[in-house]
Amino acid sequence: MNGRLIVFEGVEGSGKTTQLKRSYQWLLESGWCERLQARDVLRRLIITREPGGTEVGREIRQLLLTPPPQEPLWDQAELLLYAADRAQHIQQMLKPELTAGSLILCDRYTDSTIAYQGYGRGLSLELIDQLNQIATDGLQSDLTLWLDVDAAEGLTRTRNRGEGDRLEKADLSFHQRVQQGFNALAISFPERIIRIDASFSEIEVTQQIQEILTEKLTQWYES
Ligand code: T5A
Repeated sequence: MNGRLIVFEGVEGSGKTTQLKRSYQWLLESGWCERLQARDVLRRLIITREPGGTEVGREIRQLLLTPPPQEPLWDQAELLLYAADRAQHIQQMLKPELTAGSLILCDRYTDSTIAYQGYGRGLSLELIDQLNQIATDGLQSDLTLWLDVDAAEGLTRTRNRGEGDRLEKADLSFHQRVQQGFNALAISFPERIIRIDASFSEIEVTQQIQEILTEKLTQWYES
């Protein structure tokens, strides 16, 4: 059995987490999982996230999103913490689950580091590629759904929810650079990254995603 990794990416408030949970429910309730498990081509469906997909990762996430207030978190330290979270996630969870044949829905992955630390913070894209390579041991997503929404619109959505974390509080120009990063990635890797217009209502975005998932699952498991 070969598992598959589906990643949800986008700026703050793009609706990734909402859509990942909706996809999970749909895959369970529509009968997709049951059918694939009955044919012994799927072990289980799991959801996870970066940062914070493991016990160690949850500690790292806490440091990244709410670091001690008395000291700034330097950009290089931030980059290495995301890489450490990813290395742990890969070895502890993603690789064993994929080897066992699971279908994994993951909230953020390597493209977030390129978009946030590369385009957003201005750190070397070459260095980030090398770090991603080390952290993932070469494991790429089978499909990345990029939820494309205007950065200002996404921030308004998260700010309506209450006080944001360290990255949500960064200024608009930072989030616009992050958005440019996702756009550049989608252009560079069209075989892996599919753009979803996330400016529509939650239900309309869900419909776009379900169409793509249906096509991909059919291609992977039924052709
Ligand atoms: N990060 C992460 C890096 O800098 N580098 C890395 O390598 C990695 C892996 C993670 C932070 O770490 C950074 C990126 C992040 O800043 P997080 O808490 O996981 O922190 O933050 P986000 O992933 O950004 O999660 P958010 O919850 O802020 O955004 P989502 O997941 O895009 O949005 P969601 O689904 O929670 O929705 C946000 C709000 O919008 C509403 C929802 O109801 C919710 O209130 N909403 C909609 N409103 C209108 N129309 C729609 N279509 C809507 N969809 C959702």
